[in-house]
Amino acid sequence: MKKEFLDLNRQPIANKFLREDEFEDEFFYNLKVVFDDDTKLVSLKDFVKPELMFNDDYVYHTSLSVPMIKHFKETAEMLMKEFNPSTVMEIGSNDGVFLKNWNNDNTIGVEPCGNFAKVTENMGYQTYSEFWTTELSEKIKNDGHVDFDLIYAANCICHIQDLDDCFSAIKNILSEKGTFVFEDPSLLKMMERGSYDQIYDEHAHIFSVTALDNILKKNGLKIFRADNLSVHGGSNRIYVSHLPPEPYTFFRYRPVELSVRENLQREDDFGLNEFKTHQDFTKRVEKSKNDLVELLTKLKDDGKRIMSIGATSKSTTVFNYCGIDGLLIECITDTTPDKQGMYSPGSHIPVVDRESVNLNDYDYVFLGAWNFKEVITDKEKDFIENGGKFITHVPGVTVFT
Ligand code: JHZ
Repeated sequence: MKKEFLDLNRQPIANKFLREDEFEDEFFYNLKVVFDDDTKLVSLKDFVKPELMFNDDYVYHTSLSVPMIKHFKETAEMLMKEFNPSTVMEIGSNDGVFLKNWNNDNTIGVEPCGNFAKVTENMGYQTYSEFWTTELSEKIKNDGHVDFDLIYAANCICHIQDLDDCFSAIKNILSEKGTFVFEDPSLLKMMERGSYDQIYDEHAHIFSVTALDNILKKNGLKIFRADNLSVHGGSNRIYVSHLPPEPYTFFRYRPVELSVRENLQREDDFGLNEFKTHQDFTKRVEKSKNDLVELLTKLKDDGKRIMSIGATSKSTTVFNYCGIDGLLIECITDTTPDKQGMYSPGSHIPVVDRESVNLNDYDYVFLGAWNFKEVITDKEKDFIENGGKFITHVPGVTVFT
């Protein structure tokens, strides 16, 4: 029942920044996207082996995106206030930005990237450096952990290819009254904004509330609240509890709040349950590509200099889908030290430290991290005052100051 609607061409590992001597052996795969008529889930047609993406060399540090530190602190405070959990587990704990807001005696992390697991172990949080599976949930129980009152995951569940196993593992280790909260990019927002660059190897699925509702129910869980967030270009925060085992036990469980019905309705109204809507999205993606290539080529022909800010996973999709390389975009700046001095995946554009570049040497800056548009344009006021212009492709290809 899976129907293909989008082909984003040959793509590299989105976060595998390379040295020049690694170009020849770079791994590529075909990035195609499918819609499942049964569950309404949007997923990659062919998944990439998780170990190729999430390993000891993983470069995305949550703590290096300053606005996200505030986001996770506020999230932890809110969850603490509302649920007051005795035991907490984070899946995909990265470098500990969320964990550090919790007491380390009753909080654990799960993080397959060994470099990050070491960081959170050093912060005093027991961290399982493994992929999240039912087998791991059993191991955690066998190690003597009681079921968790709060399980949290940000930008992680959509990375997990086998969702049935993922959710049955949650069910296995969530306390009877416990809450599972997770946030990931929203399919509706992606469709509304034309931000096809949310699609890359790590994002095995782009979630709608509808698809999650269907799949969670199959696994004995239910959504009781769905919040819409502005982070990462529009995300949904999903609150989950056990599905009452028998109808007459429902009063012991959280009631489903209005926000769930509202989200399901909004998605249905937009047409997310129809394959045709996904096919229409493809036309918009193709237009975005043509507009961007046309604009950059024209600017280059006119002798303009263009660079980019934010060596994101998202820009890996854009550059490789659109065939943009170092001839069109001369360099990318990024705040992540592990990306600096390397080349961008597939497109091989040099990635450098922001401090090493005089932005006023360039006429245009492409926003690779368009989700941080306000923060970046605010920081780069001087560039705008000197006549510089920004380019973004979300929601449509535009030049702005
Ligand atoms: P950012 C990653 O995606 C990968 P990416 C992952 N799969 C995911 O789901 C999301 O994160 C959450 C830099 N930067 O957050 C820092 C500047 O240079 O959009 C980051 O490298 N200057 C886990 O890579 C990048 O941009 C700045 O002023 O698409 C932003 O990456 C700011 C604010 C950021 O995620």
